[in-house]
Amino acid sequence: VKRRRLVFLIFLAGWLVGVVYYSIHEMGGGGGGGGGGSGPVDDSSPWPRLGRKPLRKRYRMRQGRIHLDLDERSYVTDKGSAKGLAPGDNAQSRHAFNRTASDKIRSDRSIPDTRHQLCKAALYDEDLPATSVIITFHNEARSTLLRTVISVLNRSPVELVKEVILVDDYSNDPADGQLLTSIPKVKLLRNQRREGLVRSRVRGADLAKGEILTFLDSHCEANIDWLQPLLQRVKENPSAVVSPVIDVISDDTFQYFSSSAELRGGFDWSLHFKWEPIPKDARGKMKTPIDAIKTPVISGGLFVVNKTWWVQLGKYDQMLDIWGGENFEISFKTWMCGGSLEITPCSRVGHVFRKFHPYTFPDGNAATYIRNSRRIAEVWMDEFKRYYYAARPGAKTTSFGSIAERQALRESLKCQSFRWYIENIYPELELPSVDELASGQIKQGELCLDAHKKQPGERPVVSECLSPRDSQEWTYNKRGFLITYSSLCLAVSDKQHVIVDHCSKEDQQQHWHRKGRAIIHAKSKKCMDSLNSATMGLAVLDCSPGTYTQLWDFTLELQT
Ligand code: LR7
Ligand code: MN
Repeated sequence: VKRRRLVFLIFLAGWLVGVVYYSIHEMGGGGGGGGGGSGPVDDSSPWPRLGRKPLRKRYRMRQGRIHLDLDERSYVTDKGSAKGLAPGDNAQSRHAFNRTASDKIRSDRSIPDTRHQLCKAALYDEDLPATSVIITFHNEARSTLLRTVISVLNRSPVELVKEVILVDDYSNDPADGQLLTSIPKVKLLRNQRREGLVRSRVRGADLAKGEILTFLDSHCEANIDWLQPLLQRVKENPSAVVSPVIDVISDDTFQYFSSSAELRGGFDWSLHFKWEPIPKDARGKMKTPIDAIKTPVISGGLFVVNKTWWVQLGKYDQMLDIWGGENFEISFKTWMCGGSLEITPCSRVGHVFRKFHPYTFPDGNAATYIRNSRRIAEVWMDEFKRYYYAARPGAKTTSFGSIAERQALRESLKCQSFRWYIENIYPELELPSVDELASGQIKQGELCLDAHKKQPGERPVVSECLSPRDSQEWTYNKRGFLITYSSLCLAVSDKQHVIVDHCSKEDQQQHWHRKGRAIIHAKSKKCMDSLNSATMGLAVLDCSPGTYTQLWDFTLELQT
């Protein structure tokens, strides 16, 4: 009996050791093979805590390597109709990168770990939320698309990637995406017509099961431990929209280069995105070189957002076509409606930066971008849209469809004004030195000066103020001209009526100055007056300071 008990005890002890060993490794991340540390990380780690409160239990997660049930070579080099390069076909023009070079590189190649040293010891919560990764593509080269997917699966802790949703935006060859569905976790949606990246991403996001959405372009390579820092931030702050540092994959050699982590996103008034140095002030406030970087805008392709917040923010404006503008929409509304935009320096993802668009724009490249960006300006930029129009005069006459639904969204979210955004989030953005002194509506009480016929000779009226309404938009410039939205100038007719006419520098009847709230016709020295506006429109009458019918206010004074 004694012996039996001893055997039983030895057995029990062995079992206990096994269970403890197993559970430590399970928590460490699971997934077969692959390197990376595992097991609980002890809190006496020699690394600084990096200004964060230590959390109860933290584990380093292990990367999960995937087994590819796909013959990579034949997928990439398939010589069928649309995939392999036909003789004489120019890889550079088809993809705007050197596809021959890309095709030679394996999907699981190793790339340099470009993170700051401190990132290698950074710790993340063990219970980070899982994400759905959404990748839309239109005629992407198979080798780059595959590398995007494989790098994501290989370099993420297995339990953190719920699924990879590919949205094929009507590529010529449906097999480009179809063949990838043999990879674990990969799901595919295919559009029945070309939608553009905005509606494609929305489709993908609608299907996503993960609590968190992660968007990537179709020619990326996720770097080591790219995902945890992003998820950590959105877990801590569910209204943050977070981007990685975007490393550069050469469009020629496909070499992987580190990008500076000292940059954030900015733009100019034509709504052209640009990278710019983090201002000194903001730098100074960072406690460590790997603190999250606040950014006024994100470049748009690579970001993580809590799905609930994404839905609350109205996803994307789905009337944005093909390419462009959606990054400003998500950026402006995130900040203005109570969230924040960040770049996490410890997350690195490579992207092939291209010099031109390799795909078609059914309505033309410039026209599409202008239409998209005009929608953003009209919905989000308030009186500052002036500057956008000054920088892109062509936009004034581009039709942009209804924005009522987006305006209602902004209304319902009780968002801040664009002025608030400029003053608090992007004070570095300089207001252009245009020769405009005032702009917007010209108001008299509740009424607005309106030239709705947009024709020379028309007599403007005062009518109910409506925004946005082109015919109520005016600018007053340093040369004394009062100009309509359709570029006609306010003038005075022989009969002293106020009219609009083709602008002419020589025409003395078109010069005005302002004194207090009066608008004075320079030649006659009389004041614009609405006294008889109901019957005969506006006229110039003798100035009588303080008379209500001679008081006019611009909604935006530009030189104060
Ligand atoms: O009709 C289309 N349908 C698509 O599905 C056109 C494009 N796409 C896909 C395309 O395959 C790619 O995966 O959409 C993605 C983006 O298109 P790109 O790679 O041609 O765009 P980009 O890298 O030149 O442009 C940047 O700005 C865009 C504005 O609409 C998007 O936000 C891109 O995602 C964005 N890319 C990045 O932010 C990566 C960093 C580049 C910078 C700066
Ligand atoms: Mn891209």
